[in-house]
Amino acid sequence: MSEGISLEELQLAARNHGMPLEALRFPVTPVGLHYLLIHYDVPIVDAGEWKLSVHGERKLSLGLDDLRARPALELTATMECAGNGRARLEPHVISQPWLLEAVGTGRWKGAPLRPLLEEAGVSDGGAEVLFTGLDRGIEGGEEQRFQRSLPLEEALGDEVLLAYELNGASLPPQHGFPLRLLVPGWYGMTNVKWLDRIEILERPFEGYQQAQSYRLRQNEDEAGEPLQRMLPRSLLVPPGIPEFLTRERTVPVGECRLEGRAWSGFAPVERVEVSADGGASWAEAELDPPEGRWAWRGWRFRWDAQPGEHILCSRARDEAGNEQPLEPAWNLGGYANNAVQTVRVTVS
Ligand SMILES: Nc1nc2c(c(=O)[nH]1)N[C@H]1C(S)=C(S)[C@@H](COP(=O)(O)O)O[C@H]1N2
Ligand SMILES: [Mo]
Repeated sequence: MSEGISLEELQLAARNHGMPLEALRFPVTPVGLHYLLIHYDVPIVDAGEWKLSVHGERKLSLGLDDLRARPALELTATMECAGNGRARLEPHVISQPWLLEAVGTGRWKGAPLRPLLEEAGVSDGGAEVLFTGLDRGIEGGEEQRFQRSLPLEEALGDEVLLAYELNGASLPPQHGFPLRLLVPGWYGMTNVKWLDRIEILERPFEGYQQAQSYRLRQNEDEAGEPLQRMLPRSLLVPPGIPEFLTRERTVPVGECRLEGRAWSGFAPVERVEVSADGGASWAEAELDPPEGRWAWRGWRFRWDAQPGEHILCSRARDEAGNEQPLEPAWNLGGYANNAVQTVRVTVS
């Protein structure tokens, strides 16, 4: 475990909880078990007064009922915070100290974004679409609202949603009530919550969450590459029972059915492998049928658990050839650490 996690980081971690890994057993994460990341405070919104404004060649203004009256799309999507895995990086990166649990899968329902952008009018000069949330705070010394942009061609994708439902009910306050953006396959920060304003821009957005945060870089002087799609990752449900403090596992001798889920924002998961010796040797897991392009894919593996100490791992590869590394690659923000998970198990 990483040393030197401060009280300030604990304060963040206590607000922004992860998904307990045993909840990987649910194909769709129950709402209260989905991870949470809230940079500032949860805005409390009066749905009757709330309106979304869309600024293109024209200005549109829509209430929640207007959005619900439009053709809807519902899809199952796995969402992961770009900082998942950060706490395992060395040197230590100070921010929300995620281990591996910053992930969840939801059934998101909403109005597709593209027809709304077309109604607002996309000019020939349109380059990006900016999404602004109602939440305000100070970050990097700058007062701001949470704002992120998307390249126009991505924003016009058929499966980009303005979501007002999660798992068959209204969005809960912590997940963006009354409306959030959902861009399947992209890291969490893309999915702006508590949406208030959408604007077509002719130039790239240079705000804090775009130009300072969420870039892969080694130092402050580098512009770096923006984070976009989720790298492949597989997680396994820790088997057996945990020790209260260390969470190390104890498993009985004999056949142990390992299971987990894997995802990638780049391409469908093609293969998951399991190791019981810390990654020295690997065997292929059996994949469940896919549950849609954007949902994680279940896998299972029969492990013959022999007495002693073992280190269980799993790793995913996607159809684009991306595979999880054994060791993390460090970067300034501690993003996209998709190094394989290790679970210490005592078989007795
Ligand atoms: N308005 C707003 N949108 C936001 C955030 C935020 O703090 N404010 N956090 C982002 C980040 S970093 C992540 S990982 C996801 C988390 O979504 P969830 O809390 O619904 O799991 O929301 C994103 N959208
Ligand atoms: Mo995030």
